[in-house]
Amino acid sequence: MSKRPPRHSTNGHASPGEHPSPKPSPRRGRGLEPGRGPEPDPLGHPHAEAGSHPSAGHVHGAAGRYGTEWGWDREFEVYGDLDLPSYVGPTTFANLPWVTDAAELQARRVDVAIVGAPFDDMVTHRPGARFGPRAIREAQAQSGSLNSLQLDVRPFEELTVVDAGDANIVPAYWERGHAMIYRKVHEVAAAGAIPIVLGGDHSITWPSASAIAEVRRPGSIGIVHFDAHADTAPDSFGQLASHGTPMRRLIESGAVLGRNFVQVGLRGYWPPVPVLEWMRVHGMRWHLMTEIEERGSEAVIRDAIAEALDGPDAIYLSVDIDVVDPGSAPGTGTPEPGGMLPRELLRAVRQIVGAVELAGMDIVEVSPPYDWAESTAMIANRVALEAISALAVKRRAGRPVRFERAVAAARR
Ligand SMILES: [Mn+2]
Repeated sequence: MSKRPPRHSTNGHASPGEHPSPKPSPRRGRGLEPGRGPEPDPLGHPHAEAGSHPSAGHVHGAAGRYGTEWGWDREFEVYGDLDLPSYVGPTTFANLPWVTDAAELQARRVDVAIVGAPFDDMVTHRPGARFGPRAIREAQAQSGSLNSLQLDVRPFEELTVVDAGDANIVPAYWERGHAMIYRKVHEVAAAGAIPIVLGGDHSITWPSASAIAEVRRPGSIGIVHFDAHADTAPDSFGQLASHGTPMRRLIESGAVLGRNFVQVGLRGYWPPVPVLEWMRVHGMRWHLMTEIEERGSEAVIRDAIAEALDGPDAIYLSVDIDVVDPGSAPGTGTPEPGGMLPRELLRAVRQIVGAVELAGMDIVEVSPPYDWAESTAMIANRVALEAISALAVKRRAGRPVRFERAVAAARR
């Protein structure tokens, strides 16, 4: 494979002896927004362009004895964090800058922020989804300026996207875990950015979507929920906050109206009749996997969008990776044969995000210990990338992406 030419690092002549810092530079990603020039370089490099590490460019190594003897002091290209291969350096989503501070998210006018929710205390079957966020971040071979062939757009050129880090999770303390996820998502959304939350088990949708509903207005968002399971149980073995119950909690609290809660891909042998009855009574709508088989995914998704937006003006997207057939996505907690193809799901995500105002999103139930060859984590990674690319197309067309009203409300 030939060397990819560096995109941003050609002008940043670094001082001799200067090395990349071990942490992602907060400078990365700046100036990727159109119409915004590079910011002044605190280190005084004449043309250290935005998007590159201050030390990116050509450097001469230290000229020690062996350096001279073997040519190790020659001039070599040095790459910025964003342009390095994805397996080099700290693990952030797509090598993007790691920006955990809410004030900084706001100052940078971040469009999309990845949020990790490494939490799986509430699973009822296979555990392991706590390792999901890290696996999803890692499951990507390309880095630097990505080019979506599907949508003909370079997402990171159009949008400011960062990795906002993980919620402050510790094990075996579920009340605290949900509280930390709620606060983190709230913080990101209140800064006007669209959170893409990487789970974690599906219980995290309760605090996550609650936070989004609150930043906008309870009852003002619809939810499109991809899953093999309805996740509307009253409780699981007595636990109200289980990963089998979040959708019921969201409807009970009024965060989302039942009639705007739309499920896609349900199949198998759950839920039982009384739970389906509760769903019906609350106006929920769902599209079984068999309907996708009969009508095709695109037609079903078109209906799901209309149902979720029957009143609301924005959509929260919740993607349980087990909506995909376990043949393609084995690394999950509660696999159910007979699911969607990865290409159907990715197309559906492009279709939805391209058509609606996206309020927030989560991708959950990736359990890396059960994964094979990273296939499940890769699908989850691409679900996020497809959503980001669809948002980039909107930005390019001059349509709104950020939720500016959140920022305005916070100022009042
Ligand atoms: Mn689920």
